[in-house]
Amino acid sequence: MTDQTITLALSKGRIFEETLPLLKAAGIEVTEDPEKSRKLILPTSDPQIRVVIVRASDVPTYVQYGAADFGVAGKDVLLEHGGEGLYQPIDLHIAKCRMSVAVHSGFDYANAVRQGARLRVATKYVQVAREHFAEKGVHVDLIKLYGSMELGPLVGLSDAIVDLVSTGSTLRANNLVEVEHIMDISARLVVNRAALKLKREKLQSIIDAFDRASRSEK
Ligand code: PRT
Ligand code: MG
Repeated sequence: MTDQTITLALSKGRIFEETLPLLKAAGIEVTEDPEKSRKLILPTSDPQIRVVIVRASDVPTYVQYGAADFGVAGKDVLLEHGGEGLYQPIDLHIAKCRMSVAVHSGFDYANAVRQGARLRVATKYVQVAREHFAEKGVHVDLIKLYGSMELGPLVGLSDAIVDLVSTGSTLRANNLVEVEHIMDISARLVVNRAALKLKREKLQSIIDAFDRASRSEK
């Protein structure tokens, strides 16, 4: 590894799958499949570029500390992280979904809000949820969860959830309904600020290729 080695942080699953065509457009091919390999560092067709596989919510942290030069992370993840130390140059228009408030189909959300009730909201996205309800002037008790938010209203943990929705089938399967659309979400390319200066030439050419390819995703 020379000091001009470039490290890209990706998470397995949809982010990895949907970033592959962008890498391809930049002339980079990942030569091992993270679903089959146990390796956490994957080589690419370019000996100067490697991919590290991390948890989706850890991508900004690796990039912030310069352990990865750049990475791909959902806007949801970046909002919770705060974006410190990150240069966030482009919306890649991949891994799209929306962040929404959902409740059990039998729960009268509009009425609860109108009456100024104190809502119990379970979510992984505490920052976004806090800001959203504060803006609306709705009092909430936030319950931090790390997964399966959909279960919250079904077992009486919470009145509502703030979660990501794409097809809506997870909500439907659990008898939940979307009552508010908070924001649209897509994945962003984030770059370490120092790396952008030190490895500008190589990084910029990859960023430009991602940018061009992602515009056609729109
Ligand atoms: O799974 P893990 O806990 O490791 O981490 P993660 O869930 O953060 O990672 P991953 O790979 O599932 O998601 C990575 C990124 O993809 C997220 O940060 C989002 O920006 C984006 N994304 C796009 C989604 C979805 N669509 C999505 N549908 N992330 C999660 N979901 C989940 C959602 O939370 C819900 O449980 O899918 C379910 C709803 O899907 P539908 O199609 O039934 O509506
Ligand atoms: Mg997931």
